[in-house]
Amino acid sequence: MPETLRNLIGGRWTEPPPSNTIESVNPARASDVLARVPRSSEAEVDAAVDAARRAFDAWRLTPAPRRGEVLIRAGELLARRKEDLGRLVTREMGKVLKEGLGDVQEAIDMAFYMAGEGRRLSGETVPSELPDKDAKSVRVPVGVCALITPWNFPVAIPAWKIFPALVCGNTVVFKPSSLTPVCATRLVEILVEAGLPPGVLNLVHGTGSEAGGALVSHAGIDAVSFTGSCDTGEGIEQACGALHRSVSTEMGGKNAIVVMDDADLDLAVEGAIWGGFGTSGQRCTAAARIVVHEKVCDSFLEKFAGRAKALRLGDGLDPSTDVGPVVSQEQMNKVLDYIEIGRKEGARLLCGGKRKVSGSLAEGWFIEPTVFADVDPKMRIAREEIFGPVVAVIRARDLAHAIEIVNGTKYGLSSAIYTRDVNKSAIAERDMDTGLVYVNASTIGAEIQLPFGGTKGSGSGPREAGGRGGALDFFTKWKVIYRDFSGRLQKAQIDRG
Ligand code: UN1
Repeated sequence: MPETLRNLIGGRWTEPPPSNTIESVNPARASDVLARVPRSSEAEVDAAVDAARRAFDAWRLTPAPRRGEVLIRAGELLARRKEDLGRLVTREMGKVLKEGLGDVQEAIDMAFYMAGEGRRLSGETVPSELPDKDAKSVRVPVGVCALITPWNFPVAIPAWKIFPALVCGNTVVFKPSSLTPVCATRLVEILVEAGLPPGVLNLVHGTGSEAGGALVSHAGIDAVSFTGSCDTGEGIEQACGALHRSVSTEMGGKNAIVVMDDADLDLAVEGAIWGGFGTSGQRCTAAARIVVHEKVCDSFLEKFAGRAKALRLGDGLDPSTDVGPVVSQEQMNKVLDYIEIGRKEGARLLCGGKRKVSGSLAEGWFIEPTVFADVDPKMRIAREEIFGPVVAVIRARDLAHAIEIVNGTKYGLSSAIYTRDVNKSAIAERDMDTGLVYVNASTIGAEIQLPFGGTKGSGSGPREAGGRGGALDFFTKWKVIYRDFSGRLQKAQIDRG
């Protein structure tokens, strides 16, 4: 019997009207329904924003180290429940169990890292140009934050947003993907158990177009952080721009691995397999393009297609599975359409290309790992984000040509180069126009203590995660305080005469 999920508003778990629900379904087995989920409307969004607004003052005035302690307890609970949560991630969105566990680990890392920010959150103290006056900048919370998250990292990405938002003193309305509401609910339950006061974190389930749309344009929201598709993200950027509301978007990529003629080819093949087919290609950081030096392209293709063909498709909970399903039937159809587009554009299909329905796979959304060779950078399969297990291999004449191809899409999230030549590596590091650059590693594997995000169409606003220029810059605003204790009128620049 699937459970019925509830919204969390002002510390109370509220039942949706039974007629207005959607289902969360296991993508490996469509008959396995995990939950019925509220399909919230404007009324629930209103109530949640209102609750967050009322909780804001008390939370903002709670010392930041105390706010951090809630995250420490949440991190401990996540660690204790890692195995169960990892399995839930796999069951609800399909990635293989090892990756499901990695998803949870990323949230644990973020909890402990951001908890530490409770004792830092530093600004600057600088000398004043006047006597008996001091000057400092402090970080203050932004207010009520709307956090809208995707299904591909159903625990990690909510944690990337919720944890820094909370430690900075904001209150939150969280709208997770309607495809992964159970994972979102378990995460919120953990934060409640960790001691978060009522109203500080509110959970509203529902669709992007209804609950998400109402939230983004709600008058009581101060900032919106969104991860998801370009179309939705661009709409959110426009809505927030019109409302003078700060916004951070993380919207995907068409990431490329460059393989030079001096590369360790076996290592590059491994990186391409992991980057291209890990999470069934459903990462914003997935290696959707492999740009290979023409001298080694044929041998690369032979090894790469050989490895791709040998990958075992299946339920991610089965330890022998290499690649799980894609998340939904809709996603599967979109990916299959792109494969058809690639064929029509004249790319050479080396392996895969079909849905797999044999035996126990018939009930799920499985697509064979697919490799296209002879891809022209102008083809749609080389430019548009597919978000599935489809990799386009493109030939390059030399490093300059390879970098031109890497930079030739509207995206700029992640890129990688395999080479043993330090000079080539340095040039690629400098010239590949992406937010993340990997050397002798795949396009995925970002760590939480550094900013995460991309250039161009991959997103806008301050980056996610840690480090300078990361999430704290989004979830706080600067306040500068000048204190004059001279007891007389001082006028800064004018006093210089
Ligand atoms: C995403 O691709 O949506 O680097 C996030 C990685 C992960 C995060 C990816 N740590 O692939």
